[in-house]
Amino acid sequence: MPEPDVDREARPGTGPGTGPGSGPGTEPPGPFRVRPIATRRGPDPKQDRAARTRLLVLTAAAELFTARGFRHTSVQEVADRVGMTKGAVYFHYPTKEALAVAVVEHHYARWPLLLAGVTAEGHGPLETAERLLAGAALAFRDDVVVQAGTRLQVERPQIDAELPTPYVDWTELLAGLLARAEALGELRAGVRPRTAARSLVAAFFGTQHISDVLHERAYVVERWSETAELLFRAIRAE
Ligand code: LUB
Repeated sequence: MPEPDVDREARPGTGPGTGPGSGPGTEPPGPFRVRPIATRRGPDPKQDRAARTRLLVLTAAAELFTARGFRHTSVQEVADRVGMTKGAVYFHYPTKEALAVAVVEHHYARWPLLLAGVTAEGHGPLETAERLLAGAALAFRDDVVVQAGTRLQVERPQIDAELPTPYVDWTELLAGLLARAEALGELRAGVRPRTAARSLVAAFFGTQHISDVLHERAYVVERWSETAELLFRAIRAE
């Protein structure tokens, strides 16, 4: 029996039956709809240079936000790190808040790429969910933009800017996959897709946070695989 309760944050047009795992070749519409990241737009060297400079500044900001947090990072330090003037940084990002928003949006823009890669492997919905989170754990260990976006989302109260709502997109994505798994009989009886999705997101967030505090996420991949093994054994049908 499909699961009734819906997250209050749930977004229209996402959730069960619309995400990946709903049969080969269907474009995963779903979550992580962030503003498109400005990338190359045709052979315009000036545009390309600007896009490269923005990425350079954003990566430097991500390194400082990850190490020191939003409040203890200044735009001057970002400028010094990339060898630019503060004015040149402000040309691309008018405020430190705009830099933080851009970093968080780049954090979320990582996931559709991961999703497309794992979906292309053509696994079943439960296997897709497991591999997505394993891929995310690697990104949390190795990708400074993912790390910075996570810290900034925790520091939301200190950032006077509109940041994407955290956690809800991963919950939507996993709930869609687990609903497909339920329809295919891959879920243990009594496991509710949305409840299991919330539990996976909470467990992943907690695992990466503890690993960050204790070891700067050096062992987050190993820690997550332990937790995942336990959780997916509880979720998967015998
Ligand atoms: C994920 C973080 C850190 C959820 O979705 C998010 O917003 C997340 C940043 O806020 O963990 C776990 C998959």
